[in-house]
Amino acid sequence: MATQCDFEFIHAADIHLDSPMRGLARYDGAPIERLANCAREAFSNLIDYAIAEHVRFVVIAGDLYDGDWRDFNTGLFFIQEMGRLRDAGIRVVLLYGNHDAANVMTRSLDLPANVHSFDHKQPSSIEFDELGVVFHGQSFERRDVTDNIARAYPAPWPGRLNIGVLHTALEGNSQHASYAPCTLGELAAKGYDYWALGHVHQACVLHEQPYIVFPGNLQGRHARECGPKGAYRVSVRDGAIDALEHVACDVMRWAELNIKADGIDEAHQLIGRITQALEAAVNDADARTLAARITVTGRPACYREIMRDQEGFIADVRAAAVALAGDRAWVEKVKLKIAPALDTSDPRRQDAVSELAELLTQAGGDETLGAQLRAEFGALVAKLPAELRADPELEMVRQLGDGRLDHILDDLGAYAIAQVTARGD
Ligand SMILES: [Mn+2]
Repeated sequence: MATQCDFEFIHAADIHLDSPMRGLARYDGAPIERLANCAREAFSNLIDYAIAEHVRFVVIAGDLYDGDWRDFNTGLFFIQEMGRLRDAGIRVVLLYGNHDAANVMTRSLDLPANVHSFDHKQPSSIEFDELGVVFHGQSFERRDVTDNIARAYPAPWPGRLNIGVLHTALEGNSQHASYAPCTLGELAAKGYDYWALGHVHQACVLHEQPYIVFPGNLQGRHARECGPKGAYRVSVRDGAIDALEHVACDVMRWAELNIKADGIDEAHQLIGRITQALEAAVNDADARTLAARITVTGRPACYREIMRDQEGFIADVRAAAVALAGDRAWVEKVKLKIAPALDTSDPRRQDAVSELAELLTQAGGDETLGAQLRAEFGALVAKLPAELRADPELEMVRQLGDGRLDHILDDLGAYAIAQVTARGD
């Protein structure tokens, strides 16, 4: 039996160092470059924390890099941070995932002696003898590892704390491609004490005894990666996992604010409501810079006033955010999904409008109609010149080509209702 002692370690994943920023609204003054650097700052925060807390090792469960380096600076940054851990006597266990698979990376640098990486040819084990810990893992050989590699991981070593390190989408996770699929039950039955997973960007403790954990990514990159982002600090007592604590490392915090505009008479009142929501989100952001995606829905009486000058309204929202918090609040995008207030003075017209709204709602869920529309739109889009189809400004064309109709039906519905309600003016 190896000596068992009490210690802490860090489990992180999906750091995506130097990943390019895509799908973000760009305008003068948008801090896109600053956001691009956030992954590095978040990683340095993690290293600071590991050193300050005297953890014994850091596990990185894949996607340290976002893809092949543009130049050596990304790798050099990582080596520097590893040097800081080495000086503090902290070791690192590193596994590569789909984004930094062996066949993706064309450049490499020699890793410092305190960094131990998993082979991509077969599962292997790394032992930290004096801690009584053994790690089992296999890095990705290529981006699209679609077989169950966990199945071939070695049996647990007796008398050790066994940590499985795996980059996986698990099974039946429709939001993620099926990288290295396996089931929760399969992992739980393996006999390990802790599964340090990576790939899914939302932090989640999926299972206890044994622990099966996704730490999520270290820094949100867009509006679908909201809330605190970081890593898990894991405490080991008497050779067993004792406690987990999520440690936020992010420097910019994403929030999605959904604003209901029903019953609002004037645009400046709507700005007031948005400002309140922004203020609450700034307070929730733990002294980090807030990055907010704002979606406005409902049927305000000021619908026309806003839609007549959408750009002006959005500029007012951005100005309100600056007035509120300066550069501590960034309004990334304002999505106006509002519809005109229903005119209740004429019951016949109200009936016609609600019938139309009902019809359009049903059209979204009607599979036969959906298939028909998809086929017809698809054929039309296929006839368009390639450069038009690829134009990032023509979001709707792309959606049609991909057979995504929901947004289009939403927009069409709002437009049709606006037309019907406007007729009586
Ligand atoms: Mn991944």
